[in-house]
Amino acid sequence: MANSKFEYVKQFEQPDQLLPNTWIVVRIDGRGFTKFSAKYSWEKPNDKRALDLMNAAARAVVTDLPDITIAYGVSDEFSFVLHKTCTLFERRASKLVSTIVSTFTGHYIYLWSTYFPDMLLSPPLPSFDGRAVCYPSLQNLRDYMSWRQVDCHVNNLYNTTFWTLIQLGGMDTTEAEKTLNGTFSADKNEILFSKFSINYNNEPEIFKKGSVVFRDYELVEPGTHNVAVEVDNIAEPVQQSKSQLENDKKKRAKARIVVEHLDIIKDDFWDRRPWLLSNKPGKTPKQP
Ligand SMILES: Nc1nc2c(ncn2[C@@H]2O[C@H](COP(=O)(O)OP(=O)(O)OP(=O)(O)O)[C@@H](O)[C@H]2O)c(=O)[nH]1
Ligand SMILES: [Mg+2]
Repeated sequence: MANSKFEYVKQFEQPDQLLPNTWIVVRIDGRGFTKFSAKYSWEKPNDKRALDLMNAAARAVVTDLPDITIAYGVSDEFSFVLHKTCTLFERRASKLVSTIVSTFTGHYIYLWSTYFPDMLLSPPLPSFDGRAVCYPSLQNLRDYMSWRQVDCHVNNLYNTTFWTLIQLGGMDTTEAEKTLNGTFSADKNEILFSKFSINYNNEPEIFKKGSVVFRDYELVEPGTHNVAVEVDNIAEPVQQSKSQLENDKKKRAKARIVVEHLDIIKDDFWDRRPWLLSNKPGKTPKQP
């Protein structure tokens, strides 16, 4: 093997492994989407086409990368969760983040014309940044997911009221901002209801709850398993036989990947879907 005098540069490559046995969350976020959304005149505060496009790109990422167990998205961001036992790319942060960001961006641009058939995409093209964070316990991961969904709710209630005051109430942005200054959730609900006959509860779930993307299997009864405790107790790499790995791979490939708008803060969502935490495929639902 020829060792050139240039080879020493390889030593500059530093390890960037993420801590083993932790849940990895890769969150991507649209760069400069305030400007991007204005360029294509997206509806305010929520443009259904834009959200559907984000969800379709995220669904494609989950399809392409079976190590992602669940993803959650709102506005111009998406969080992708890799199971704590996942060893994809030897858990190297830069490889994981760049793979997810580029796969997502590729699909986003590819799918653009499906969701915006009458708008030609032109430079500056959409791009996304990404970061990886490790969460050591299941509670940390659950709290992370809850944090994003609470953020979705708080922002959406504010934005819905803000833009209603402008679009239906005839206010300018300064007046709307002043009206909402110091208000609580109940006040915003009351403004929407008493002034505009809008019941916030009846707003679309996709706006209120954001979007969850995951492989769908047969739901189980809560209380029939102990997955949460078992997965937290895993300490060492899980050894699986080749045939078991092949089996899981086939089941995963067969599973339907769904986009739903559900409460992921309460236990119920996780209790009914043990495969999200166990990383073991569930039963394929019977076709209707
Ligand atoms: N009109 C409209 N705008 C949206 C929608 N979803 C996201 N956006 C825009 O995207 C922005 C996302 O917020 P940020 O990520 O904080 O802002 P950003 O401009 O992308 O800035 P950086 O992420 O720091 O690059 C919002 O403030 C909106 O301006 C939508 O459905 N409709
Ligand atoms: Mg952004």
